[in-house]
Amino acid sequence: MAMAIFVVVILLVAAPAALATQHVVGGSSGWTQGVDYSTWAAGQTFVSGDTLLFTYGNSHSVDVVSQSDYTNCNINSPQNSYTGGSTVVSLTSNGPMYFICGTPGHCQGGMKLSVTVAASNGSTPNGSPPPPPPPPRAHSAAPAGNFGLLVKSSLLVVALVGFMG
Ligand SMILES: [Cu+2]
Repeated sequence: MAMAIFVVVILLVAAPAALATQHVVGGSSGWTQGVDYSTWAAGQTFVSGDTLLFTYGNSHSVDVVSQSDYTNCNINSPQNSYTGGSTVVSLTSNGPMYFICGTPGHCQGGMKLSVTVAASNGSTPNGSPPPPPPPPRAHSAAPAGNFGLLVKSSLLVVALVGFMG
């Protein structure tokens, strides 16, 4: 009689992946007049690596501006200006970014958006607890001993093959 015992341990550590989010500016309203973008932005968490999608009619544009131009609705010195009805802007830098519509009067009418971009690591949106700090590294420590290393998937198979008779 042969008896084999197979113990299969599948260890799956689901890392909380920092997935980039595409934020549709203004939600279903898009980038247009009559939307309160302060309220919209307040409901979003912007992380470095995320993108903004502006969808708008041909009477509008997306101008990337300085803080003072945002505040003053100055449309004459944008850092970037996009047209065409569909614009994706990558949020690559930490800190605030400012957008206005370049059509005269539209910024004053509310087509202005400021977002504050958080770093993609170290930030904990939605109340998740911060990751534990890595333990002090001994000079001979193996990398696998580092809590900071996230093991996405590992398969451990232990086979115990026993007895005859
Ligand atoms: Cu406009």
